[in-house]
Formats: sequence, C-alpha cells, structure tokens
Amino acid sequence: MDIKDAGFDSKLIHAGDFEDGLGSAVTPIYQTSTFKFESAEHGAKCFSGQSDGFIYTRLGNPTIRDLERAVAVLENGFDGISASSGMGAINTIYMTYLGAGDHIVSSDAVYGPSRAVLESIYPRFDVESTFVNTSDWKKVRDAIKPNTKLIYVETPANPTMGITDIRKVAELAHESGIPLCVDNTFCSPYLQKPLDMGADIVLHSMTKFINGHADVVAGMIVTKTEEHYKKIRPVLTNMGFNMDPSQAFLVRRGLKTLAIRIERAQKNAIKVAHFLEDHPAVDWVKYPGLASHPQHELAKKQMSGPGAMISFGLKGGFKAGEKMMNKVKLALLAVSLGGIETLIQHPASMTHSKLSKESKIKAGITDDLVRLSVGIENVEDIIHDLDQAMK
Ligand code: LCS
Repeated sequence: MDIKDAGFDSKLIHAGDFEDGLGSAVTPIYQTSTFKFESAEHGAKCFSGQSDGFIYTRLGNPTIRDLERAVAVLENGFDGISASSGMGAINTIYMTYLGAGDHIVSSDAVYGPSRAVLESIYPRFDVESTFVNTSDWKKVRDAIKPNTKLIYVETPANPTMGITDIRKVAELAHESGIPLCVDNTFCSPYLQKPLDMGADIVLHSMTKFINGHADVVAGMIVTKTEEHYKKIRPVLTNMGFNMDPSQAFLVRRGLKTLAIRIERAQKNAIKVAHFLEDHPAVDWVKYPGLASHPQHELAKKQMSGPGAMISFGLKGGFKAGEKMMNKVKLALLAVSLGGIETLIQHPASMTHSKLSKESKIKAGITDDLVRLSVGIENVEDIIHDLDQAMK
C-alpha cells in the first residue's frame, strides 16, 4: 500500500519510514556528520544530484529525511525541509522570497519574533513590511503593492486566535502572482491543511503540537510544488538553519501520537472554554469552538476541530490575570504551547513583549490577554486549578 493512500493516523505511524536493510522498526538516530562515498565518481554524482546518496548532515541525513517525508505526506505537500527551530523555518522563508526593495504583507498578530525580525532586522536589508488584520481579506488586497513578494499568514493567530480565510487569501495572492505561506503551528496537519486550500508553503514550529512533549525545539517547511522546494532548500542548508539527527528522532517519535494527543487536548479545551465563558470573573474568551468567536463559521469550514489554544481576559484586567497566573498549581506558568501539559502565559509581557505598544494594540494583543495551551491532564483537574486560581 502506498502510504499516501492510507488514513491520516496510519500516516502518522508509518510515513517516511527509512529502509536501512536491518529491519529497524523505527528510523534510528544516524548520529554522523558525514557519509562515506562508494567512489570518487559516486561522490561527484551525489554533489551533482545524479545520485541521491547522503553527503553531509547539514545537507541531509536519514533520520531527518524520515521526518521531512512524514510531515510532507501529512500536509499533502511535495516535500519537507526541516529546520533547527520554527524561527529557523520562518527566516528561511523570509530570506528565500525577500530581497532589497521587496515587500511582505503579514498578519499583524503572529508569534512575536516572526514580526519582530521584520521590524528590526530586515529593514537593514531594505525589506519593507505591512502588517494587517488578515481576518479581513480586503485588508490583504489593499496592502499588496507591485513589489510584494510574499504573503504570510498565521491562522489561528498567536495569541489573538483570529482566523484567516486561507482559500480567499490564496486566491488574492495568486491573482498577483505572489506565494502564500501559512504558519500552521496552532493546528498541525491533523486539524488544518493549508496546502489543500491553496497555500504554496506551510510551516511549523514543531516544538509545539507535532513534537508535543516540551522536550525539543524544531521547525519544518513543506511546499506544494517542487519549484518552491528547490528554491527554499539551498537557502536553509547554506544558512545553516538545519536540524540535528537527535532532534529529528524525538520529533518523529512525538509525531506518531499527534492524533490522540490533539483529540484529548481539544476535548479538554472545549470544556475549559465553556467553563471560562460561564465564569463570573472572566470578561471575554476567544476560542474557535465557541459560537462567540467572530470567525466561528470560517473555523468550522477550514479546520476539522477547534484545537487546544484559548485566549481570555479577566474582568480585573492585567492585575487580575497576573494574580491568577501566580496562583495556578497544575498548569505551568510557561511559554511555548501544544504539549501534553497545560501552560499559561501573558503574551504582552512575555512572547510578544518585543513588539511596540502601538503594534500590540493594533494587533489586538491587549494587556489583559492571558493565553492557555490546554494539555491532556484530567479536565476536572485543569478546571479546578483555573477556578481556584481565579478565586
Ligand atoms: N510560529 C508560531 C505560531 C509559534 O507559536 C512559535 C513559537 C514559532 C513560530 C517559533 O517557533 P520556535 O522557533 O520557538 O520553534 N511560539 C512560542 C510561544 O508562543 N511561546 O514560546 C514560543
């Protein structure tokens, strides 16, 4: 059976399997920096691309290739390119598509550093950025300029949980001949497949749901076509944003249980979101699974489930949120997300603290916003913990 024809859960277990001739049940860690060539001619053929043998781990390695092929199959893409971190993947995309005099249109609410680098580092290379609320596709249309070379969307957005219509924005991008890149970290391919909806590139911080165990930092890019793959891969390998084999091994192991982890975390998150919405101390809750979410209908259309990320604000504002975060006992007061443990954090002073006050306000990252990544503990315990902390 071709693994591409198998069900998603079967792909999670078997996609990418590397045949080493030893019958290994899982792809082992090939902890080697370099690979012996059979002959000088073979070495030359590996470098010219006439042979696909491994050369040097920065360029490729069996443990890493296994993971790249697996995530590419899960995203219905052409192939994957793994990175040292989510930021390694993101900067690879920026560097591939943006040069001096070019322009990018990006969601205004994205992971803090994804925006901060465009505001603080890329202007040095004469790259210009426009940040808009991509939940309103007309704002994307109006921001496109003759020198726009990339449209970059994060949906659901970190930390506002705003949702962007991937199909509509892909259509707009392609009318102007611009590639669309979607950061799919909050969903993983289990809940959302941007390439099937018209995106050209999808990327992940695999530190989050894909690995899922808060024990590794990693990134991945998957392209829809060979053309994009061939453009991106040499940028990543030559910049040295590559992954390490032991990192790849851990992520591949975590990936196998993605479906059951997300199912459980999501089931918990739905209950937690309703609990928060009904709680007298809570001012607002933003969760794609609640009818009160402004893009609830769109979320139902393009995501197969609402996920495990929730943002909310307390009636007492930042001071109350701060008190609550200091009182949780089960949840960890920590950044990152998408792991098996429940995490709580304050984006305005933590993950998004490097953005200017004005950028934060415009993007909806208000001071009262508390972000929750719901884990797979017993939901009664999560709710009890939040309740006692709010009291
Ligand atoms: N994209 C999204 C949506 C993210 O949430 C993150 C990290 C990244 C990219 C970057 O990935 P990394 O380099 O860390 O693997 N988000 C974090 C967060 O919200 N808290 O801590 C890290």
